[in-house]
Amino acid sequence: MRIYFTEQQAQHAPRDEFFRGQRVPCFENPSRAEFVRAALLARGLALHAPEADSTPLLAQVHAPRYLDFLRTAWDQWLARDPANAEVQPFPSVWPVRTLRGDVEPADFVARLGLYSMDNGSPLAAGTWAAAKAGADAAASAAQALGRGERAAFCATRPPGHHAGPDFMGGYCFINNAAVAAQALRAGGAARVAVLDVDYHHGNGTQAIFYQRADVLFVSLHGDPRTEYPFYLGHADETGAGEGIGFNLNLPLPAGSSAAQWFDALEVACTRVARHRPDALVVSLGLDTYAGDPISRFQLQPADFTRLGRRLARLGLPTAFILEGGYAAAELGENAVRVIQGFNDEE
Ligand code: OKP
Ligand code: ZN
Repeated sequence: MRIYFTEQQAQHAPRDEFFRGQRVPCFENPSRAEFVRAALLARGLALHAPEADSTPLLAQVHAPRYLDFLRTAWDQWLARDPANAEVQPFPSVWPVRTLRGDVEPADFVARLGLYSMDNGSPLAAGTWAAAKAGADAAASAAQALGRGERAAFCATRPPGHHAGPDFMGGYCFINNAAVAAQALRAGGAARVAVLDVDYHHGNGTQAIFYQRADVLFVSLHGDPRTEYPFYLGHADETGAGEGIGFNLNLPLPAGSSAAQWFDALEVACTRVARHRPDALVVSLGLDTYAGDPISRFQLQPADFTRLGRRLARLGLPTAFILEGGYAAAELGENAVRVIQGFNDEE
């Protein structure tokens, strides 16, 4: 398994986020990747910097005006006031129903609302550098599979699966799983499956591929009736147009046990296999862990080994993309378990 890590991840280091009416230190922070790096190195696994440039792929999964905004957002924030270097921008108004999203406001905070689904995705000076490096890793992982690698693993952050065609959200800016899937298609895979096992529904990935039959999206996640992202991820979302039948959501009640979760994983794997994909992208959120501070499933560390084994049994070239997982000190161990479970099954 070829493993990717980017030093740029550390440049995305916003200070705090809104949580239950307070500002709290960001759950999604550089220590997450550092814990994963340390655990990988402790097992003697080699880490690689991305060798691909994702630029052409980004334009295939995101809108040009959103990418332009994201690339220049911090400079625009500073242009408004140099003292903003020490201030985090947050959106405060959004173009919801009846309001217009087609006209880009001149005001920076208004544009930030236009390109955000929530106020939970703080920007920092190095957000673009970190997110772009993560997308480069996703493109590199796809390329590695194209060269005949059995699997690749992107130990990157920020995560990506909430980022939609033209918006950020849920700590996500560039949809790395979508970049990997698109790169696999460009590299000759006729059919690709994305399996999202993060606790939260991958609304961005679903939206990007909702009308397509070539990229199947399957997700198991906390029921959006009670869990973030709330407004997508229900079982009746099955695709549109050409994509009808190529989207499968398996919402589970908050608090679900590992046994319930693995039953749903069986359903997911059966659907993935029926797609007969040439490659698999796994949106690997490890926030299904019982100790996760913002999620409510009950997986134990040994369950991540079992997950790795089950995914290997699909017998597909597999690109793992790290998504969530906020029990940072245990994140490295849990990631290593997925990798070792996968490799053991070989
Ligand atoms: C990202 B990923 C609100 C706190 C909740 C949403 C959770 C995002 C999870 N300020 N934020 O899917 O792990
Ligand atoms: Zn999550």
